[in-house]
Amino acid sequence: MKLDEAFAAARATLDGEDATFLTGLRERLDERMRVVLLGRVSAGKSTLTNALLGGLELPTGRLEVTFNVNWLRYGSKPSLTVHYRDGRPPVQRPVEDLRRLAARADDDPDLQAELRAIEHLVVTVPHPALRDFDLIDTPGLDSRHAEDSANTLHFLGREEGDGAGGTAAGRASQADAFIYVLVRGQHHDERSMLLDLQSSEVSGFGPMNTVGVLNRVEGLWTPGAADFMATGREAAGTLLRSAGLQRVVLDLIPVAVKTAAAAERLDEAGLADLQTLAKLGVPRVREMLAYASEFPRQEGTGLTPGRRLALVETFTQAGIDMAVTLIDEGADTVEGLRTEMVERTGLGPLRRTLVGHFGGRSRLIKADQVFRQVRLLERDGAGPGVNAVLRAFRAAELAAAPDFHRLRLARACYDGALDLPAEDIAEILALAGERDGPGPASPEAPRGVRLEEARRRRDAWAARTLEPHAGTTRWAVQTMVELYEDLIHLLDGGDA
Ligand SMILES: Nc1nc2c(ncn2[C@@H]2O[C@H](COP(=O)(O)OP(=O)(O)OP(=O)(O)O)[C@@H](O)[C@H]2O)c(=O)[nH]1
Ligand SMILES: [Mg+2]
Repeated sequence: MKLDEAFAAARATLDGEDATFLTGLRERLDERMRVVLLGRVSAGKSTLTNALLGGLELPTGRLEVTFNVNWLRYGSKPSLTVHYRDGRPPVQRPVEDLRRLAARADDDPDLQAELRAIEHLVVTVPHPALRDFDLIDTPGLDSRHAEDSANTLHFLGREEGDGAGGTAAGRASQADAFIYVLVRGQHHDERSMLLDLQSSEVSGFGPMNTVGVLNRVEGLWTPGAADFMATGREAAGTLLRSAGLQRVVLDLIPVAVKTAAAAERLDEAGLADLQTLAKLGVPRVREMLAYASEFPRQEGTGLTPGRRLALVETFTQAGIDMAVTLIDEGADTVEGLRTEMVERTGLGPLRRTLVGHFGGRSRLIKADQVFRQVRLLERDGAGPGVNAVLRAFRAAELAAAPDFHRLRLARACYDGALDLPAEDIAEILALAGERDGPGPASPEAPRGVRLEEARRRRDAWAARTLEPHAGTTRWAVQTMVELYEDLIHLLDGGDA
């Protein structure tokens, strides 16, 4: 209620494009959260989008592919709408045009000119995953063609050479949250790109609204050590800690994206091929898979070389091993095999993180982004009405922020990332709301007693901020002080 009044008051002080912009920001709070896939060229963003949407067919490929921003929304029927840069009205196109309109067209100058006029494509898909949030696939951030990357940066409110000029609407970011796709084995490059994104280029890019995906984990597969996902999880954990990525992404989830996309598209013919292979026995299949290029040339598999080539190209060696192992363990239907593979490739865990982390906090995440966009107006010297919006927002933001810190603290405990004794961990988890425990967080005790206890604990943790703790532990100790401050404020009848 208060927020709407504040927005209305703010709008009254603005006119023209700024007023429309503010109206749009208010509406955005009630729309689905916008989750944007970011990463380098060929990181696997489009393949992951297709996998998340259960076998959609956005163009993917070895060379740079995605040219425009593709905005995927829930809709009861598939549809495709083209939005143009020059402000002309959007145009509906047959869904079959998606392949043509989403990919670069270097060998067709007329088509490439048409693509250049496009601001973004909106695709509606009747997939349940899109009930929680919109998914937005973007061109790679380091395209050698620059133009494609500029399409992504424009969407995020940054344009080369745009500087401080232009209207607030023109400089606004359309994104609420991010999935950053990293390629395994390139962590020095990835680290610098992530830090760049966080430091300047992208509004509000950070752990509160960013989940990392470590792709190409199947590259860790060898015929002798088949559990490559376990190795992938270790690699992700090490990368998260050692490269300081924790300051940028909430979590780094290993996903064998290509295999997951193949599993989502599995059909009866694919299952039959994999069953034929499984009859040879898992050890024999692993032996045959040792060299991908040799696989189509193997004798006595019961499959044509063409089928074997298709299998290894869609599933990868690791994926065939995974499928054959699961069939050997009893998976015998398309649905059964798909479900298991989606789980083991990391796609299932990723989906749960997206729904659990983004879904549950979408209001907070959206408010945070919208708040940042409102500030673009303030910088232009807009009047007191805009300041009223800012104040209303700040109050809402403060009320919600501890949730996020609690979440991160709990994660750090679960990950074993804190160098603290067990009783401290227990206290942290209790204050984070993860576990019941005695102490000031417990609502059982009388308010006065809790208040006194909270002050004592706050002072105890404050004294410990002087201890020489390393990174995450230091952050946790400081955050405990802040959370006790919040609690004291609350118990003290603060005006929150
Ligand atoms: N081996 C392997 N290849 C993958 C994986 N994920 C994607 N690829 C392949 O990598 C290539 C690039 O994938 P895309 O999904 O088009 O990558 P993108 O990030 O959308 O690339 P741009 O749109 O050009 O920025 C394709 O040939 C994919 O099949 C993976 O997990 N393992
Ligand atoms: Mg792409």
